[in-house]
Amino acid sequence: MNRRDFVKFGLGGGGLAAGGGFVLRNEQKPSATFSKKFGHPWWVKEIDKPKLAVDNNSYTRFNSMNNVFGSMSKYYGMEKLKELRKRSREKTAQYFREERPGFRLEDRALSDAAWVISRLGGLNRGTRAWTSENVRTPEERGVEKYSASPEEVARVIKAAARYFGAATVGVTVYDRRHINATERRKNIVFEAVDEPYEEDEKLVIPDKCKYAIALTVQMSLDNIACSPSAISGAGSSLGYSRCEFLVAGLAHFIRGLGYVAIPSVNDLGSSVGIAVDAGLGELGRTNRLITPEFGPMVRLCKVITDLPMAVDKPIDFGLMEFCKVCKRCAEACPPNCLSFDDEPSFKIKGPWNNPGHQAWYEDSPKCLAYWSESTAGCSVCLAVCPWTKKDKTMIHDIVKATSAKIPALDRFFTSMDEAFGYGRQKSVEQWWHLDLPEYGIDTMQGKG
Ligand code: B12
Repeated sequence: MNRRDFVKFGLGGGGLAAGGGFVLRNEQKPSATFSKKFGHPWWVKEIDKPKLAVDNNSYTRFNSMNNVFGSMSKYYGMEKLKELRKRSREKTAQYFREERPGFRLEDRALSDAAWVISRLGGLNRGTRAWTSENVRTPEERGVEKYSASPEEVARVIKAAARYFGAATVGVTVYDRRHINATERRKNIVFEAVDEPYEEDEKLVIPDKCKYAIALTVQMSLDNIACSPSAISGAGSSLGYSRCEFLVAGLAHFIRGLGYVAIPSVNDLGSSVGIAVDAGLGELGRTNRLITPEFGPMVRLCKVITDLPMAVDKPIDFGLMEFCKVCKRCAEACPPNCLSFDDEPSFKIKGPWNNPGHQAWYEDSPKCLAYWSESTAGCSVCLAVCPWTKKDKTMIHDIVKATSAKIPALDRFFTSMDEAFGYGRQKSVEQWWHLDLPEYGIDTMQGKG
């Protein structure tokens, strides 16, 4: 059965959908994936609490030194790590000699270059500085600081976020437990102060900065689908550079309105936990965010602020039920580091995970070790996810909508997705011949 037949047989006539007691009537068919301004597609439900639970007795702030970047030598063993890195350097040289597609000079140079803007920032540094001197404040302009209804403020912030490159944006009063306890060996503390500041021992977030603006930027599927290679590495790196630009611009804008803004990419705390609470997606088997619009093909960042805004609710689009039966990411993961458990649980895999929140926890040191093995990182778990789609035909929206409403069909959709060859590694040779849109992404995808 080819794709066209599948559509005709299964969904084109509303057959499957109707069979499940759910009819896709013409007037219900969305003309755009984003059904309301800054909102989600019509088949996404808002809920009061995220689907995956938090155990209030054990969930606390994470020590960032425990993630694999901070403790890889401890988790993996110093000697083994040295050996791994040596082998990685040798392989890199060998791939240059072989002129292996995806690992040649042009591929590596592209990947490095895509990082360049990201390198302008770091925790409270450069583009991510917590305060800036060159902002024209309302005071300097001789006007009051910006004020509007919470809904109006949220709309203005979301418009600005999109303008600076966000694919989706949500607002939450963040759970302080999502903020790391330490960063760069300094304690992160909350104090009743007007401005954020940093001293030798601590990084201080003002108590009044209660809001987090959770942001996604799209990554190029044409790049990520070439994983593992330097071409897919460039997909991640460019995502980081675009996050940098986005949080720097949005933070500057908020300061221009007269408020505090703390721009953050990977630093400061869990972008995923914050994004789930702000309703940008659900946590998937990848132990990462999956969005209804772009699947897992997004990088995350956030801005913390005292600007009061209307907040968003967490969402349910049937992802958890889908991930329970799918397991494609776990099957495809080259170092086998993802969970095959049917159900998400509180059982962590090691000290690199933060206990107390329900998840499909992964074996992170295996993942990071494979980045050296491949010599160019890895994004295979994102590329193979059935929610990762570039196809603009209506079929994918209909399948997603049906999956959101009828979990019984999830297994069927997963096997169809595989049968049609989605998620297979794309040819790195082809990438340099593509007629790519800006940033390699289709910025109008999902917007009708
Ligand atoms: C360190 C890190 C890693 C480590 C692993 C994490 C670790 N335990 O050491 C390594 C280097 C291996 C890694 C790998 C990858 N990562 Co990573 N990683 C991070 C980073 C910088 C910190 C995460 C962390 O501190 N984890 C330690 C503890 C908290 O982990 P945990 O308890 O298992 O919790 C995880 C989730 O459950 C969730 N989470 C944490 N707390 C809570 C609380 C609640 C209530 C909920 C619902 C979820 C949640 O976030 C954690 C993600 O690791 C984040 C950026 C950020 N600040 O969030 C990016 C980040 C999570 N990674 C990301 C990505 C994409 C990847 C990769 C695909 C690599 C790539 N090509 O980009 C792989 C995927 C591996 C996999 N599927 O397992 C993206 C995820 C985007 C998304 N769609 O969600 C992030 C957000 C970076 C970004 N700017 O976009 N990563």
